[in-house]
Amino acid sequence: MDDPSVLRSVLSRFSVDIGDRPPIVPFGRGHINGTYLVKTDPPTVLQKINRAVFPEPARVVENVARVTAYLKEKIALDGGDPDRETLTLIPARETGLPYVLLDGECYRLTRLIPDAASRETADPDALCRAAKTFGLFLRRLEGFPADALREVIPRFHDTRARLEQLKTAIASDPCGRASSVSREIDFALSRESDCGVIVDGLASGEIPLRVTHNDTKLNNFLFDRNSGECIALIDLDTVMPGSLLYDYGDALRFGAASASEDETDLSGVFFRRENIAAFTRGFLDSLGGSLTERERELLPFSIKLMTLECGIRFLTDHILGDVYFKTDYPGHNLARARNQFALVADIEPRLPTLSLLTE
Ligand code: ADP
Ligand code: GN1
Ligand code: MG
Repeated sequence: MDDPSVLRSVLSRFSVDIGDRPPIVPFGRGHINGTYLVKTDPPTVLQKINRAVFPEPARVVENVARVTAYLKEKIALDGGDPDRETLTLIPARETGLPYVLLDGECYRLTRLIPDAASRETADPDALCRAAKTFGLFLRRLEGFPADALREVIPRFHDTRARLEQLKTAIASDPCGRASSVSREIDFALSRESDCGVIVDGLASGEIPLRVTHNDTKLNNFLFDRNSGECIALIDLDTVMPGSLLYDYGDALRFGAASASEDETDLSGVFFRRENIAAFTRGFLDSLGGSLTERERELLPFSIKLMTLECGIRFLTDHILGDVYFKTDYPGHNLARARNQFALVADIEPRLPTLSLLTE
């Protein structure tokens, strides 16, 4: 946890009534930012943006401000609740900016979306609901001027570039870990020909470039605690032009896995067909009409590719000494990589039968 006195000092710079020393507690299970629930009245969420991941953190928050302002207009036009269906950034008291800079760090404050929670696991019904929320999110962003967004992490979902980053990590091997993970390295390298499929489709125009979320894992969706409805897709740091195939694949990489992302008993790690079917149903109901033939055809493959990409990223981070994703114990990233590769191995022979779900 960050120094609470620093967090308090940051908090006092936002335009919020902080009352009498509200408790500040770590919140959520994200792998990137420092996230704290602040028990102001009403409650807020304070985040320290991860500078190792986002070299220009203020640009990240500016993107989020643009996206949420646009979404709020669309939500209001649809008769929805703009304060509930997307994030609300609280400006800094003196500057009016959506962030506070202190000692080289960048912080933002959002309103806690009340009576809502993210989930680490989901049944088919919840996944179908999440898919509809995702579809709505993409449709609402259809007219958003993509050139207004900074590319905060260049080539974020470029699986070929991710494989190149793995090769570079192996070559530099700063912690001497590469030789102990040769099986995992071989697993990734032997799938090199898969890595370019979506990026090549984007480059040729066969796959449309859209404004996408780029981090649609289940715990970035919020569900209403009472009704179970899925109400919002949050964690908007990576909203950038991309392919919806990566979003579809990422949602299922996590939401259709039989076990958590870091489960080490790989005998119980596989994709649940009923979860894939439910998310796909919600997704096609919501967006099916706007998919191209090629996008539809690549839906099952994108689950595999996104899972492979994530495994490659975890493996790369393990080799580099755990410098990107937050870890809870030594070897955590390697456990995650093995888990993702087990999922890839599970889905590969099943791709033809999964295609039936997308027809
Ligand atoms: P990270 O980039 O580290 O994943 P997130 O922005 O996803 O950070 O926040 C981490 C978690 O905190 C989310 O998964 C969600 O559970 C919770 N969270 C973040 N912001 C809010 C909010 N405004 N309202 C409710 N929950 C939130
Ligand atoms: C990170 O921020 P979070 O925890 O929602 C990562 C995603 C990975 C995911 C793997 C900005 O997501 O790309 O798929 O971990 N976010 C960033 O769990 O790198
Ligand atoms: Mg998150």
